[in-house]
Amino acid sequence: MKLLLLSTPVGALGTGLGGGVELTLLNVAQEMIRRGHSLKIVAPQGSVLGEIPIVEIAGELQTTAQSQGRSTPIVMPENSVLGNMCDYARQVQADYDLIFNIAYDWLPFYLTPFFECAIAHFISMGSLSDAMDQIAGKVAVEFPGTIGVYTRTQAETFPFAQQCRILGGGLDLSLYDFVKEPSPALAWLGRIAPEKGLEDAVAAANITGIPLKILGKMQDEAYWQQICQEYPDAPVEYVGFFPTAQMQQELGKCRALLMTPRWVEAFGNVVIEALACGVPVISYSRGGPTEIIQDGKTGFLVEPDRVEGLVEAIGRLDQIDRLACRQQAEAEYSLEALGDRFLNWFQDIIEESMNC
Ligand code: HBI
Repeated sequence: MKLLLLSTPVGALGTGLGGGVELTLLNVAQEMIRRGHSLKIVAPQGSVLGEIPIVEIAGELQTTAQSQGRSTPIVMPENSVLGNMCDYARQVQADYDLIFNIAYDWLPFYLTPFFECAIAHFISMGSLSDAMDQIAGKVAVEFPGTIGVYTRTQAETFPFAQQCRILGGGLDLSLYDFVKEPSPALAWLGRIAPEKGLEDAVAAANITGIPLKILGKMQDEAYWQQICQEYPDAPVEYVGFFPTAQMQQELGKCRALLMTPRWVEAFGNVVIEALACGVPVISYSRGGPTEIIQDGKTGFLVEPDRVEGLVEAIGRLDQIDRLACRQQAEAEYSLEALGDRFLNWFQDIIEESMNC
């Protein structure tokens, strides 16, 4: 199969601005190549993703969808990198069997009927805007089976939930080392931005006095400064944004990962990264983590937005067997399992497009 992957237009791959979807893109791409398929990624200038071949496209980045309001009009900047990416795909589409779009943006959906080549759209977040819901809903009707999502809870945020193919996530587990004996520290991992609710994890560290290691892309500096002012004495440390090898080394040493999403986290790649290291996850019971964490066995699901719930769950961590966490990652989130799910989806779309 010859695949053309359209990346997220909000930042170059490797900068961390693309969040969890970068990891999904890398894992799917690596797995397709391992199985003998050929593929190329179209992404903003400066993108790097392992050894995967990338066509770098110049132009103005798109604004992140989660920073917009539900009724914010679609904005296309002058010399839009997204527009340029779509135009490149149009020009080369005859060389490919399928285009795999992971941009959470209006344009690739709107252009779907303008393309000869079939397009598989992977939606990487929950519903964020009326315009996106409308255009993706149109594709869901006109091109049945071409919308993929991470989880059922994420699909439920869209009017076209029943038309979504649930694909889940997956990791190259060989990159993650199981750690049997942790340090007392807790971890928080993700883009540092309001929708991730970091302040609650800091509040829990403040109450328990247990050190909290914060890892991830410093996306919203003002937000971070505000948390530091609110909790000046909390035992927290912003460790930085690292490639997987270093990140998992820091994460694996921790006693547990705290997940404090304010929004419907579509999946939570960080959850399966923690499990892969044997790190139990304490998460607000909202979004993707509710479909991953086995409550009481590989972590705890607590009532959303209640810091006391986090604190109470931290007190119960001794109940968790860290090996069970690693074993869940191996059973459900291996690269092979992920590759099977995506490949079956791609093949179904290609067959469907042949019939019409
Ligand atoms: N916003 N407009 C837009 N387009 C994207 O592809 C996008 C985004 N915000 C966040 C994002 N992608 C990824 O960080 C998440 O899908 C993981």
